[in-house]
Amino acid sequence: MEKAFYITTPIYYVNDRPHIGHASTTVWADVQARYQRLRGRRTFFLTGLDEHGIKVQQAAEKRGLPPQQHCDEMAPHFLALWKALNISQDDFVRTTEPRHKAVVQRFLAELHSKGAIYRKKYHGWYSKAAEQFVTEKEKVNGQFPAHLGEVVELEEENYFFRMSDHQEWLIRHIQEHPDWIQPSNRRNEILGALQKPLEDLCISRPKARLAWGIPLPFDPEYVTYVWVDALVNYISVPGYGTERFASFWPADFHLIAKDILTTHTVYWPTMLHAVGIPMPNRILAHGWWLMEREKMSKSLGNIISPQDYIEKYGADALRYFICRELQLANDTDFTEERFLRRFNADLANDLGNLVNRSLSMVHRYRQGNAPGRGAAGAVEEEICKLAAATFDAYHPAMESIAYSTALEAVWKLIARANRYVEETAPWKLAKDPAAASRLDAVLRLLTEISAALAYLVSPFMPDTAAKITNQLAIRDLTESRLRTLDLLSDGHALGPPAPLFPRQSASDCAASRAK
Ligand code: ME8
Repeated sequence: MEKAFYITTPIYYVNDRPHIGHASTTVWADVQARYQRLRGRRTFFLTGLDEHGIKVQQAAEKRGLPPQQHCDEMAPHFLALWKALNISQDDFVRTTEPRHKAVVQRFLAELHSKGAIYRKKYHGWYSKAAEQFVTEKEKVNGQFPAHLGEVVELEEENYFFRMSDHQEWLIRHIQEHPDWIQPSNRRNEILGALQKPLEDLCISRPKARLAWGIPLPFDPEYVTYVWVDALVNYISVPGYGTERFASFWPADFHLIAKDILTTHTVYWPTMLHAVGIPMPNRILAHGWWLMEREKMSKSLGNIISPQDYIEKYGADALRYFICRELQLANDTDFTEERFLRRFNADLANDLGNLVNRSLSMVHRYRQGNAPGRGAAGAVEEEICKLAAATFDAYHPAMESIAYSTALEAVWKLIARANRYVEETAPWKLAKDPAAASRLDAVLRLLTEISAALAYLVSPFMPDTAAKITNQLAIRDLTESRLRTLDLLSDGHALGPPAPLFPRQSASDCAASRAK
């Protein structure tokens, strides 16, 4: 079987409801999955939930619920949001599922049998908030940084993974595969961190201290450290240890944000390497959404609710904004003002207006039938070339998840087409019987451009693409004919026109702060 194009998101903690940050990585992955399907590739898009560990246990305690019940009550919030956002995941993993637990235990047993795990007594500092052991080296001006929360002294025996054995190999792998960690500022950050000796990784928690986890297969008095448990989801779902695994792995993209870079580019690859599993192809870490220059996060309580935006502006508008504005290498401020600017300028004025007036004119002047090519000339030729160039710029940008680059190329074509409408003024041509053939040429080109746009925006805005194809009464978007603006046949009957994005006013604010 053809190996699937395999893309993942982080599996999110169920200590609270999803916010715009979670929605964003999931939308980015969804756009890629939809794009790959559009290209005809077998695609596997995985997302899910990270349900073990201290954070989830504490969230459950706070609600006075057993942890499993807490997880069972949180999962539907994520699934409902993915549905509202038109997320097309092929599978949804919860780490409390037996299919996942079995692979975590198998993976740990393999690490153990290869001698990659040992037991030792640890005495030192432990951050409850970060759920990790910390060292004196992390102190700044004699204090542990605030994000570590309360740091307590701890003495306990634990199991450790010999991560340090793989340091040389990891550095070499990063150097030999320049695109493995993207973007390059994150790659450099990891290479910089690897100049210091890598410590071994504590992979267990004594059950007496934390019961909510997967028992170690070789010592049931301990549960698995939540990060080891969570990372294994990427191989547990595609069936590590079974025949079908080879038709999924390696993952083509692990999509994450920069907060979980080290776990994905150091812990995960070294563990895979120790077991002898091939590396994922690319790990791409985007920047953060900020609110007033602070990271948006559940613990800071400054979160944007995606639901509010979906209800008010529609899922497609939010998907578009996330892909157009969230940056790969830097952080970005999320403001409703910025959102509305994009909505009104790009969606209502540019795309919506172009498609709506183009198709309305075909109805008004040609009874809703796509005219023949008529008297097409140099301008039409220039626009056809631009359309082909748009596809040529779009594909490589999409393949490398450079969404704002892909969208910029598409919007250049939209801007040119809108200018073309003004230049040719079809409403004037319609008044002149001698210009009938010229009007045919203009209306046909605009109809063809609308079809090309349906294709180009479809991974980003699936509902909008469907609205356009309905209005065009076309089903099949065959790329080779769209690229040359040559999809329709003369006389093709269109469906009824309808506006895509009604303009919005900046009146009431959809952004809601968490209570
Ligand atoms: O870290 N801007 O889960 P998590 C952009 N369970 N993206 C953001 C964001 C922001 N302000 N805040 C969160 C975990 N995200 C682990 C992952 S994976 C094996 C285990 C997104 O619920 C972004 O994708 O804290 C980030 O990496 C992720 O949510 C962290 O989600």
